[in-house]
Amino acid sequence: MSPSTILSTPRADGFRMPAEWETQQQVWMVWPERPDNWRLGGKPAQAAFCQVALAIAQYQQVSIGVSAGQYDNAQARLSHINIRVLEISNDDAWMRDTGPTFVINDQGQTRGIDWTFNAWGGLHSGLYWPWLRDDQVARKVLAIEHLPRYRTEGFVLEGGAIHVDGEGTLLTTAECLLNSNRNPHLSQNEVEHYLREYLNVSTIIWLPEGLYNDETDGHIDNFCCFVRPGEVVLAWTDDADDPNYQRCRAALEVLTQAKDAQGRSLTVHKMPLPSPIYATEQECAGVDIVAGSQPRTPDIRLAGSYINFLIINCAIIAPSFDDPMDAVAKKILREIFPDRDIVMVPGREILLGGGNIHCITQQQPK
Ligand code: KQY
Repeated sequence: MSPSTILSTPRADGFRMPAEWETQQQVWMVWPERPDNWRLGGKPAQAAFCQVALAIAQYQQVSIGVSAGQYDNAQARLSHINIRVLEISNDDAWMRDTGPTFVINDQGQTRGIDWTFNAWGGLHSGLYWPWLRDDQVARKVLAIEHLPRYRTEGFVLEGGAIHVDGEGTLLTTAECLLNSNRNPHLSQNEVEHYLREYLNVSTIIWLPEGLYNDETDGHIDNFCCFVRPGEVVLAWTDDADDPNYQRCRAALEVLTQAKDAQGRSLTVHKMPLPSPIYATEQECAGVDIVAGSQPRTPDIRLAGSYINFLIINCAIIAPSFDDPMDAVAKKILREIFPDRDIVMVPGREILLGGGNIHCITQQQPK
């Protein structure tokens, strides 16, 4: 069954995107297998995704989409009462970006936004081609859930490019959302119009850039996020030789000047970056080389960040990098989220594919 597609907008219908800390029904994921993105046919990544899914399943339900060819394998490895394995064709495994952005109303109804997806930049600078199956994922998720769908045909956006506080404020980066490889036909005002109409926000805070070398063109979800109304956590380095040094300061400048939709100034928590991370020769050798796909070589600094965590009902699922800074990150998260368990899951294999835990998950509100 296909979901009904609504021609109005969430704002017109009284729906809004909730904050990630609002109560969730389940988390969606996709099983990784793309050999020109994940080394060794995706086997180490599959193990890493299992760790993430099983960590979430300790607290709440997980639904994971998987290709027909990997269905038995995924089901065997994810045998847990709280995990549902569903056949969903895909081009890769970034549910944050290919899944729907869920919106809710005050009557407890849920709908989904199916943004146009162009593989982070389209034919000009996207990360692979074709991406049609990925662009169908949100529609399929909404059909499975029998939820009405909004479709922004021709307006490109990925879920990792936005964070909201659920009270009218949206955080994003100009590097990504104003990039000429996303919506070159739209001005900043026109992009803001889409954000206001579909997410029902009134205040948009634009950070100039995201993290250095983030292959998504600086997704906010790897750099800065809301942790509660009026508070954000920002990736940070004090190393003046790190290319992130200026990026962090430029973001802090904007955040300290900003007022949110409720008129509050923001409290900014700083989250140190892990030491610079590079793929090894051996790791890169395991990735298929395909023209038009993102190259994987050991000289490319990976965009490792502890900010790429997921908030779920009673816990935070955060990446670790086998770095002394892991313990510092965990302590900061514990202080910021005293009422949630802090669960760290190894993030290196996911980072090798270009993102981390937040990028591979999409929460569905209750
Ligand atoms: O950061 C994300 N939301 C997705 C990362 C995609 C990387 C694709 N190789």
